[in-house]
Parts: sequence; C-alpha cells; structure tokens
Amino acid sequence: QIFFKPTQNTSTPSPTNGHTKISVIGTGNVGMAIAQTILTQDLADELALVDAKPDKLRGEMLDLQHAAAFLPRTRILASTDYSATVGSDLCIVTAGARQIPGESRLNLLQRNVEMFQGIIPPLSRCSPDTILMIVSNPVDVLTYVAWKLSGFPSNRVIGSGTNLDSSRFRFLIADHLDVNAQDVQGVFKVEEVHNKWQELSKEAYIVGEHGDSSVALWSSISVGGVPVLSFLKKQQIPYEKEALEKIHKAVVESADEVISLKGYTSWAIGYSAANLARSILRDQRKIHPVSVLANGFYGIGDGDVFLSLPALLGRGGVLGVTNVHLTDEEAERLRDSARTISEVQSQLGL
Ligand code: 6V0
Repeated sequence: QIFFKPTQNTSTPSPTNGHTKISVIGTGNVGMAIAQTILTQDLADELALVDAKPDKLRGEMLDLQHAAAFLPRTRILASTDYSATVGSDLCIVTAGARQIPGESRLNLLQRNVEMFQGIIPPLSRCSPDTILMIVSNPVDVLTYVAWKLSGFPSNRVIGSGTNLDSSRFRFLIADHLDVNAQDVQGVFKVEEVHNKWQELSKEAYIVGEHGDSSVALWSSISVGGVPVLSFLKKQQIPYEKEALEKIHKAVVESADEVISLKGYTSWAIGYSAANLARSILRDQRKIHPVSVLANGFYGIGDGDVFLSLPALLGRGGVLGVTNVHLTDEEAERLRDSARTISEVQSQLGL
C-alpha cells in the first residue's frame, strides 16, 4: 500500500481560472522572505500582504512595488484589513511573536494562540475555499489551532512543518559524507500511483514535530541509490549511532544557531514555503514532509494532532500521506512526538 487515505475529506478548492492569488499574513522577516521568493519565482498574479503595523506594511509594499521593472508582473496590495485577502487561493500565516534565543518553540504558544484568534476567522471568511499554510511557531500546534478556528476540512490546512528541517538534514548528511546534497535522497523512487508513474520520494525525511521531538528517518535515506547506513560501511566512514544522532541534533539546533548569529531565520524558510506553494498551486503532486492531521497514521492515536508526515500535495491541498517504511524504533519515536504535541494541545482548551 503506497498511500493512506487522507484522514478527513474533502472539498477541492475551485479552479483558479488562470488567476492565482496568495496572501501573506505577517510581514516580518519570514513573511517578507516568503513574499519575495513568491515574486521572484512568479508563483502568483496577485500578492496580498497583511500586518498589524500599517507603516511597516506600506513600506514593505512600496519597496516590493518599486522592483516591478525587474520582476514578473504581480499585483501587490497591502492592508491591515482582511478584505485585501478576498479570493485567495493560498494564505500563508507567518504572524507571530519572535522566538527569543534559547526559547523553546512550545513556549511561544500561548502568545500566538491569542493572535490566531484574531487572524484565522476573518481570513477564512474572506477566502472560504483557500488553502491555509501555517508557518508561525510552534508550527504543529498552531496548524491544529488554525484548523479548529477555520472549520476547514483537514486537507486544506497544512503546516510548513519539517520541509525545512529535511532540507537542513540533507545538507548536513551531504557535508558529513562529502557528497552533493542533491544525491542524498529517499530510498524508494518511482512507483505507479493511480495508473501513473511518478517519483515518490527524493527527500531525506525528518518527520514528527518541527522541534525537539522530531524524528530522523535514517532507514529511508539513500546516497546515489545506496541506503545510507550501508553506504557509510562501504566507504569505511566510521559510523556510530552517536554520529548520526549528532547530525539530527544539529538539524534541531540549527534554527537557534542562525537566530543567535543574525537574530532571526528567513531565507531558508522563504524558499521552503515557496517550494510548498509551487507544489500546491501548480498541482505538482509532489511529496513533502509537512504538518498534517496525523491521527490514524503509523499508529498515532491520542486525539487530533498535526505533525509532519510525507504528504502528497496538489491543488486540493493534502491529497494523501505516504506509507514510508519505518523501523519499530522510528515509529515509536514518531508516536512519542505526537504525544509531546498532544500534551501541549490539551492545555489550550480549544
Ligand atoms: P517578526 O519579524 O517579528 O514578524 C512578525 C510579524 O507579525 C510582524 O511584522 C508583526 O507586526 C506581525 N504581527 C503581529 N501580530 C499580528 C497580527 N495580530 N496580525 C497581523 N500581523 C501581526 O517575526 P519573524 O518573521 O522572524 O517570525 C514569524 C514567525 O515565524 C515566528 O512565529 C517564528 O517563530 C516563525 N518561524 C517559523 C519557521 C518554520 O520553519 N515554521 C521558521 C522561521 C520562523
């Protein structure tokens, strides 16, 4: 079995009629990195920006508009009012309190839940068919919060999740093995799905929470088609469990390192979110590790919880979740990650 069915289905958003609108809520470092990547990659005909600070918002809008001569044609509008977002195909939420160096993502939660109560209801009223992509941290719990507050079916609510962690992971494994990051891939490649051959996995996955309890799927990773663990043995690269754990730990700590050096992270999450936007809006049916409603998958129980699993993304949002082979240890770690998130959620009273 290649795919599990989506857990809850499904209202497919109406076709875009060739006109694509993306809204970005929160025009801080992350929101603007996403906005500029969307513009340079020509992903939208219309880009709406919303923030609580009118001057900063107008400044950002003008600054982007002044680049019109150098960019593909996109109408850019900005407002503190959600009416600017009407008719969006995709809404990306980055508004949030900024993570302080050393602060756990889960500590940010309470501040951000209150913020979401003012953002998600008007946003979903203005674009009842939109797909919501949550980026604000802690991203898994806030994706759950957005799902609850929007009343949308779960296939239309996605968290950027571990798409970024997985890219960091690939980079660090490649560095360790001294190979190109593009050669660090998933083990399985091409499968037949719904009578079509399609590439199923070229990612090395981190799944679970975007945070401390994330799970590195070592058993699913290959280098040039050779599973990574035997590659290490073959190349006589000393491989110990601790060395692998160290790489995973470096992934978990990489955001903190960037924040301690430059104050925030922006470019990598900008590319990661635009990469997801492309798969969704262009109906690419690509697999990305993103935060989805996960109960029922891989033995995850404990109520409704969002965490990252390899999900097939297209115009309808989450089209399916891949049945990656997990070792018993990886599956147990994933369920632990779900329990960690569930415990936090249970304190929210939503
Ligand atoms: P920032 O630069 O402080 O920007 C936040 C923006 O949100 C500011 O412009 C605020 O004015 C705005 N804002 C605050 N309240 C509201 C509101 N009620 N309505 C609209 N706008 C509002 O933060 P930064 O951009 O660095 O980070 C934003 C969020 O992204 C934080 O929660 C980060 O933790 C999170 N990140 C998530 C990542 C991921 O991988 N999921 C990666 C990086 C950062």
